[in-house]
Amino acid sequence: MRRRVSLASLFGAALLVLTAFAQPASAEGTSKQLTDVIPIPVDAKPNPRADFRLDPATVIVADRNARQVADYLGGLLRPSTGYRLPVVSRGGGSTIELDLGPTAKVGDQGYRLDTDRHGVTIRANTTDGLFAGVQTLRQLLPASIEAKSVQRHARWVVPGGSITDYPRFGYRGAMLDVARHFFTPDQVKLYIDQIAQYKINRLHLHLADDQGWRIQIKSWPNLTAHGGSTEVGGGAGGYYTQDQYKDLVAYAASRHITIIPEIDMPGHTNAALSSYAELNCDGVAPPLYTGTDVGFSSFCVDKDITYKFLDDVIRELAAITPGKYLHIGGDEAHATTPADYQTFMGKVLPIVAKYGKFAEGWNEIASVNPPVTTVPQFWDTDGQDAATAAAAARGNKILMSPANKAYIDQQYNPDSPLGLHWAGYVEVQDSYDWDPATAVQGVSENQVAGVEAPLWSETITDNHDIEYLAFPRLAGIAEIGWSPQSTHDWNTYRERLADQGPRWDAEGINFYRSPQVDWK
Ligand code: IFG
Repeated sequence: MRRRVSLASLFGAALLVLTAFAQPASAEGTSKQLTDVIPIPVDAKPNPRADFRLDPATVIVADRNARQVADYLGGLLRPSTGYRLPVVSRGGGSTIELDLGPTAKVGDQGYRLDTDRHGVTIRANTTDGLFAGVQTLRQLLPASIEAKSVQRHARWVVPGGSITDYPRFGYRGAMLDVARHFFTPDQVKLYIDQIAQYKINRLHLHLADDQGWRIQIKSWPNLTAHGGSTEVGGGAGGYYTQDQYKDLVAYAASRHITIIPEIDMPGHTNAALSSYAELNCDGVAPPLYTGTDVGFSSFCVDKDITYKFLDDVIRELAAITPGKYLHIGGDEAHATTPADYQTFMGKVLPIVAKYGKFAEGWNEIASVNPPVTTVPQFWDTDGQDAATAAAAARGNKILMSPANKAYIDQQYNPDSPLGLHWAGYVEVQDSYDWDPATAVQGVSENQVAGVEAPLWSETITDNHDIEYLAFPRLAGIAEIGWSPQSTHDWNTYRERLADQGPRWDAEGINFYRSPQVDWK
């Protein structure tokens, strides 16, 4: 007798064959891989049978010490899931657990993330590590997790498996120039939230330049009253009161980012010189400047009042800056003789130390043989500088910001509506394809402090502009600072980058859709 082969069994067999060739069949049907993250994790072991699906009963488990990160995580997930996601000190069932405690191999910025059907556990030695793990968890969820309204039909599935992750370099920074154009505290906070997604842990604020002085100094009030009253193009400018600055520092800290303030000197000082005539060698205050030239201003190296002034400025700034670095600029001092530059830095560097801080400076500062704790920030385009290499040989750590790779104020191409191009056009691949350990002759891996992406503001005025220049390039520089060099590969990176597009759309980030990426 012919056995009737039922339609159902035929269908079942077909389905079996089909799923066998699809993405690894995972229990909950997510196609996302554990490595679909920027920066790509050090080590990921997928387990497709251990996917975790958030549900309305999911709780976030965290003890008192992990509470801040747990509250931040809840704030991220509640709007788009519509789930309560309460933070509890202990729980069972469906959980996202944040465990602060001894965690091998990951150091003070890394984490472990383990996902099975019952939930996700993020373990770290520090809250910085937990916060980094939360950024990874965020990216393992569908892009619509970033939406600000409930996404009813989404399946909040996290791919199963284990991640062990930690950074290659400790310093992964962004810089925002708030001197050429002023950005309000809320505008800066939005950028802080955006860079935190990529495990950036330093924000360098360029607070003073020729066009504006942006931080209140109580002993020299005219610096902001007069020096903060305009900007490039002649707009109203602005400045941060010390309370507003302290609030920015606290906000950045809640995203596990340390603020590094910069007062550029002896050059780039027209706003200060215009505010106090006595700071000028000829005793005459120049007019405020709203153009974009550089290299025409200098503090008066020979006057004692210059160092009294800088003692007051550095004292007040150090007192409201918990981070251990103050950036004192030092770039493009074309109106200061080399001998005067040496004299000036020889007097100012000890002031920074007196107030308990280490100095950062653009790489020109390397020429004065600064203390070994000083961090020269390399910004040239030719991959070499004898003084920088000599400082590295003496033990200074170098912060890498080669302008033809890391300057995200540069145009992507000749058609870019925003940005400059003195360092050349910097497309997305240009800003990804470099290695901090070989970027400067004579500076090797263990002499590199990390990387930083400066965003100068001559041509930008709001967050829309910031986003256009910063994304996608900031994400690539964050990966260069975090992920092992062995993972560095443009062809696979550009696919992971394409996955970020829908996230940025959900966040309302005005990113540049580079033709080098097949955006999803
Ligand atoms: N160089 C100047 C910046 C800014 C920049 C714009 C440094 C260290 C060009 N100095 O970069 O003030 O004008 O790309």
